[in-house]
Amino acid sequence: MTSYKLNKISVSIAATLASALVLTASTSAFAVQEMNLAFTPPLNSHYGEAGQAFAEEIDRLSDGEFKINLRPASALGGERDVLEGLQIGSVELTLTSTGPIGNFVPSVYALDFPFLFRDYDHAHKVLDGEIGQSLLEEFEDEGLIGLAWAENGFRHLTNSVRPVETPEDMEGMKIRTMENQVHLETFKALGAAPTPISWTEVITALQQGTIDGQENPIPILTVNSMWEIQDYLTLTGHVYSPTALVMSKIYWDDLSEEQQGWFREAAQVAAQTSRDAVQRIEEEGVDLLRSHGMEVVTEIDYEQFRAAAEPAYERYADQYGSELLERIRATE
Ligand code: EAX
Repeated sequence: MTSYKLNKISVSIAATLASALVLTASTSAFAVQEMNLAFTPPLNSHYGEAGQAFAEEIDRLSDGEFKINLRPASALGGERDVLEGLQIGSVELTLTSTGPIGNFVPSVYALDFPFLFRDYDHAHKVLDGEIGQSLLEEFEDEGLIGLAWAENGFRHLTNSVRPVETPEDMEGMKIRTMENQVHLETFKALGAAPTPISWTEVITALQQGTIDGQENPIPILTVNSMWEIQDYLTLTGHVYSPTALVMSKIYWDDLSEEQQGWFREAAQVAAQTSRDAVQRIEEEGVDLLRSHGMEVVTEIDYEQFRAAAEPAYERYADQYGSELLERIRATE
């Protein structure tokens, strides 16, 4: 083969390689970075609204450089599994209740105490103030980045044994709690037989009767059609349940300062979106549950429940001190 032909072939190979390099370079300049955001409620929930708001805000702030893929309905596992996934980098982001967080960041248990938060306004002041923000900062030592405090809501009790009006009515009742030591101690103190399991197992356990009841905010009850598997609702409001928007430190550390600012800004939008959604859903939520046949106990003797739950405080204070709890109570 003449040298010309060889040259001609080598020229066309070089041209092909060059165009491939240009194409790669051009696509890499616009390579979209995709990240998963996992949560346990379904998409049509207050978590889904918060996740959607986060995804849209990230797309806007990054001009399409980052794409957030929502993974609702426990698609990537229960809340505790997903937090462990963030620590090893198998999942990038999550919206999670504080249920399992105390197992990773013990100080966060202070937020899980019964009858501690007076109302939503008190909870928001604590979470958005120095106490809540410094708690978020503690996540980093565990390989987690606490971006913002979103909202699950005040938790209420459901069961299928009897209407619960006093702690005595709960005597021996098998109540599912989150995998949370403070909640476990609380329901033990109230006289129930608490079972800590992941949300992924709750509906089946209720259907099979291996547990009698569970406790969750109104938006979780309505979006899961809880009336289909629970007969009684008591508006105990026994615990305020924050939701944290958390990122894996592995991915966070790869972001520039500007990009980190985008994630923090978008997380604040998601947090407010969840709070607005909870208020909207709660307006009609109890009537919706009642309209589907749930018997609703609206009035309980809060002092009686608060006194019965007191041993949970004593156990925590021995272990973690009561200073943080006193600061939360004192927040106006
Ligand atoms: O985070 O596990 C629970 O009861 C949580 O409230 C629910 O998964 C939403």
